[in-house]
Amino acid sequence: MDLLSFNSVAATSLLQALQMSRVRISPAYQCGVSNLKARRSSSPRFSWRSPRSMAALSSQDNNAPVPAPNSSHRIGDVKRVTKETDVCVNINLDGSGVANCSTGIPFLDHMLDQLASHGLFDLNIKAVGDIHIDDHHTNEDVALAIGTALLQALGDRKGIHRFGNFTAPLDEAAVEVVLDLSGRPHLSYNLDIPTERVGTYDTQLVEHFFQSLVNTSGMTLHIRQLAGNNSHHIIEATFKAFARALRQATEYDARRGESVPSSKGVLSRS
Ligand SMILES: [Mn+2]
Repeated sequence: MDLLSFNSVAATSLLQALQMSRVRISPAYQCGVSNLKARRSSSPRFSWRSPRSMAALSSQDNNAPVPAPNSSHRIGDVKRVTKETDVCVNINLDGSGVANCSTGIPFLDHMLDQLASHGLFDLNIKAVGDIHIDDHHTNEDVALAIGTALLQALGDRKGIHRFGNFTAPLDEAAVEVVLDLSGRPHLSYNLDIPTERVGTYDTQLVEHFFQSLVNTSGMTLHIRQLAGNNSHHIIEATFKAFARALRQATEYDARRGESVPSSKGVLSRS
């Protein structure tokens, strides 16, 4: 078995494990359906849809990313349906920062806009969830779907930088994010958010968001607060730093060509 097919098998195994653990595959259907309660007796559903182009692939400025070796579209397109939520995520890693995010959780939408804007990803997210209970399931399932979409968009991870590191200030707050698209899920997190809520958003959900994203994407992620005492600033600095670090890690390394950035020759959880 050559490396390419091994990568495909490893990625497929990982995806099957993820799908079996939470959901099963079935055809996609219209997202954002309002009668969520009517589906509570049905089984959860999950699918990937065919990648489709979303927006101009890259800007022309001096910081424009190195073009993909095969100019293939690095797009993740995920629909995830359970009795609790109905989530659609479409991400283009080679986008221009276009965000269209509607989760029913206003502060989370604001943070997802940061992810797109500072990561230069095109990000379309629609979620309908049981927010009449609280934001927990919707926050979690949006993050799980983003992680799965990242996994899909990254494919065999050939030619990427793999590592990212960025420290973002926001006034008195400063947060450092270090990440590795290693295929191995790990989160270290030490944010000290002083209030229980920002707007209506429960600040406990920040850690749960990143843990969920890490679990499905297979990412090693360290989030370290260096300074800050305003909850909104601390969380927003975190998402900005995460976006910039993820942008670094996903962009192509012109010197690497099409090789996998690992001495093992593969990047997977196995
Ligand atoms: Mn803000």
